Amino acid sequence: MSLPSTTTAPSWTEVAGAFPALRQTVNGHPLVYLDSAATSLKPTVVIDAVSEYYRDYPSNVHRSVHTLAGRATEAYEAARARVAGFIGTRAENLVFTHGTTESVNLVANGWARRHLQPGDEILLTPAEHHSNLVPWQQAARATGARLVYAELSPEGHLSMAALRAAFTPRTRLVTVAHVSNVLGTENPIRQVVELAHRHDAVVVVDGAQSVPHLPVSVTELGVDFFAFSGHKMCGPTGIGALYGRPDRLRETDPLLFGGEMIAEVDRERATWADVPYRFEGGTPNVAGAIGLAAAVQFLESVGMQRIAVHSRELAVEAAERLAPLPGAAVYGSLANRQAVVAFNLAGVHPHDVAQVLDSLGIAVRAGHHCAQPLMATLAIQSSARASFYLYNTREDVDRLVDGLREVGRYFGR
Ligand code: 7TS
Repeated sequence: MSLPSTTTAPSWTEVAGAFPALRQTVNGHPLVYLDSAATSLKPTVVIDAVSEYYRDYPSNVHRSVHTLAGRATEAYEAARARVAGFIGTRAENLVFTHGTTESVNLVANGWARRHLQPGDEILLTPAEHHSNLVPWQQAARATGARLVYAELSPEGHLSMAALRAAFTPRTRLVTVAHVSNVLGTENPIRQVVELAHRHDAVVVVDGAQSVPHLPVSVTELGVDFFAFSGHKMCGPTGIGALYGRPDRLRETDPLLFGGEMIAEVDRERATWADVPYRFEGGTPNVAGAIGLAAAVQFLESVGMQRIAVHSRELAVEAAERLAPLPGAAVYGSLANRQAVVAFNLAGVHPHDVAQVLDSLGIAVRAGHHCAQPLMATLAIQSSARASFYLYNTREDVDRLVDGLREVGRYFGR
C-alpha cells in the first residue's frame, strides 16, 4: 500500500501496512521483526521506485543525452538533493557511497591519510562499530598516528569528562557514533563538536543508527563529516552517504579513481571533477539513490519526530519489561536510549535465545554486533538484541516478553 496523500500523518497501523514483508508468517507465527538495527524492512513505495527505474528508465547517469538517460540523471540528482535536505544540508555536500562503512573509509583514506602526521591522535570510544574503528586503525598504521580511547561512563555512556580528559595537543580527529548499535545511547554530538573544534580537531560522526530514527541536521550539529546507510532507514541495500563540510570535502582525496570522477585525463595524469562527483568513481548505484529518496519521502510523510518518540517508547518499554525477567541483564541505561535493547539471559547463549524466538516468529539479532571492543568492555562475549522501528507495535513488545518467558521455560529457568 502507498500511504494516503493527505496532509495528516498516517496512523501506526497504516504505517505497518506499508511494509509487505510484515504480511507473512514465520514458523507458523505472524512475523515480529525486531532486527531493524541490522537492516530495516522496505515499504512498497521504495520497492516501487526501484522497480520503476529498472523497468522504465534503466539508464546510466551524467553521460548520454537521450531521454531515458536524462530522466535517470535527473532522478539521481533529485535524490541527492532530497537526501541532503533530510539531514539539513545541500546537495553539493552529499556524496553517495555504498553505506556507512564506505563513507568512513573515504574519510579515513582520503582525509586522515593526507592530513595526519606521526604522533597525531585519533580520539574515539570503545563503543564504536567495527566500521567506525577498523578504518581508523588502518589510517593510524599508515600515518604513524595513534588511537586514543575515551572510556565510557559506568552506565555505558560517552562521558564528556572522559572525552575532555583524553584531549591532548596532538588530538587531530574525534570520531563517535551518534547512536550506539548495542547500548542504544544517543551521544551529545553538539558538545563533542564544541569541545573538538576548540582543540582544532575534526569531528567524524557515524550516523548509521541515528538518521533512521531522529531528526538530524548536520549543519546544526556542526560536524565535519557524517556517515550513514540507506538500508537501515527503509531504503535499499548498497546505498548510503557521506556528508562533508565543503572545505573538508575539498581537502579530501578520492577513494576510487576512474570514470565519472575526472575533469580531464591525458596519458600521464588526470584532474578531478568537482565535489561531490570526484568521490563517485564508476557507475553509481542509481536505483539505490532513487530508492533512498523514496524512503526519505516516506519517513518525512510519517514525521521524524513521531518516529523518534515511537521507537524510543517501544525500546524503553521493552528494556523495562525485560530487566525483571529471571537472569536478565539489559545493557545500557534508560536515559538517552534510542531504539535498541541488547540483553542476555544468564546461562542461555544469545544464539539459543534468538533461535527459540525465531521458532516463535520473532526476529532478533544475536552476536557481538560488530562491536567486539565494547563486548570486551562489558565483559561479555555476545548478546541478544531487539531493535525497534516505525512498523513495530506494543504487541511486538508483548510477543518478545512472552517469547523470552518461553526461552526461560525451555532452558529450565
Ligand atoms: N555503524 C553503526 C553504528 C552500525 O550500527 C552499523 C551497522 C555500521 C556502522 C555499518 O553500516 P553498514 O551499512 O556500512 O554495514 N550495524 C549493524 C548492526 O548493528 N547489525 O548489523 C549491522
